[in-house]
Amino acid sequence: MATNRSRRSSRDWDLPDSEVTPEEAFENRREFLKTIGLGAAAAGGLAIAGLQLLNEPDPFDPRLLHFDKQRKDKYPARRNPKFKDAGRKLTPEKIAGCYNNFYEFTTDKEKVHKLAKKYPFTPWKVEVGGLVDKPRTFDIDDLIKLMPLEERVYRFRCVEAWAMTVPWTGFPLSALLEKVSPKSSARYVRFVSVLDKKRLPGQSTSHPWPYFEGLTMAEAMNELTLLATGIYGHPLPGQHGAPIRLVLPWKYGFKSAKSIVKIELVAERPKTLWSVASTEYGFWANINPKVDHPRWSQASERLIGTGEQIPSRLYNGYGEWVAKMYAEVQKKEKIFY
Ligand SMILES: Nc1nc2c(c(=O)[nH]1)N[C@H]1C(S)=C(S)[C@@H](COP(=O)(O)O)O[C@H]1N2
Ligand SMILES: [Mo]
Repeated sequence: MATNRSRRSSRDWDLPDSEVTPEEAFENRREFLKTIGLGAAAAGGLAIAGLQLLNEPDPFDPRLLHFDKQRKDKYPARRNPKFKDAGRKLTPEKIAGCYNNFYEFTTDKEKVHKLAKKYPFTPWKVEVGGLVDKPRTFDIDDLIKLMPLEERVYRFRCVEAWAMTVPWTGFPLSALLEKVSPKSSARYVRFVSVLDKKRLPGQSTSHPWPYFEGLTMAEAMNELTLLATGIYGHPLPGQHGAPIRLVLPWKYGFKSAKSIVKIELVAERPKTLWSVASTEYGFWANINPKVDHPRWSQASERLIGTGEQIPSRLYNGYGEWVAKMYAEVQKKEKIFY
């Protein structure tokens, strides 16, 4: 309770509102479109009219063309007031969208967006099964119609010590799991990303493709755990994991699997791609500035865009939501890598 901040609020995430930023344009557009009763589709008209707003997504961008009208009409979604501000400036969309980890395409972060643009993320189905009473395969468009979309601004940190702040659109994973009625024997959730060796150039490497990840049932049901279908007020472009990906803001980025095709409830702790492919990454991957990576410090992180170096925070500052899940397990095993 030493700092002003902690006196002001007991919650780490409840930081002062961001100052006016270049992202004002994004915010203003959202508000404006809401006021005049139009969704993201109107943005094109405005751009044509010469109102070139900063960071305006290009409605003719081939990455977005495959989304049908129904899906576009869902964006921008209502921002959840609990997550309206992550306490720091939003990362400009073009910065976040041109610096990506998506090894199915390439390990070159600055080239992912170019390759992903050519990949057809449609049609797309997501199979939800395993230890559930009502297994179901959803077409992505039906899933988006069924689920309550909302927008949340989250801090996001890669294990490589870079970080960003972005507005995701999506729904809590818990809302989807409730639809399939998990059995009491389900203790973990396994996620599998797309497999397409023919067309995903990165899948010719020796990694055990497809990408796979896992969470405990408690983590999967946590309020913070989001299945994102959009970012910056429009559907996810390929490089961010179209058409659906996980977002787990208290864990290192590699846990947030992209382009998911299968969600499976299981009894035993699932293996994860990175724990199989490397000794440096484990199942938990909870963010902790005091637990260094074998090859670098995790004490601070670089904000992409500004290059600013800031101190890292336990659970990325989301301890209020998540710390209690680890009280017991922490006594028995290491939960920070
Ligand atoms: N399928 C898949 N998901 C993935 C990855 C990947 O290579 N393949 N990279 C992960 C890593 S290391 C990070 S930091 C984030 C990056 O998400 P972003 O590009 O949307 O910022 O995606 C994660 N999800
Ligand atoms: Mo990452």
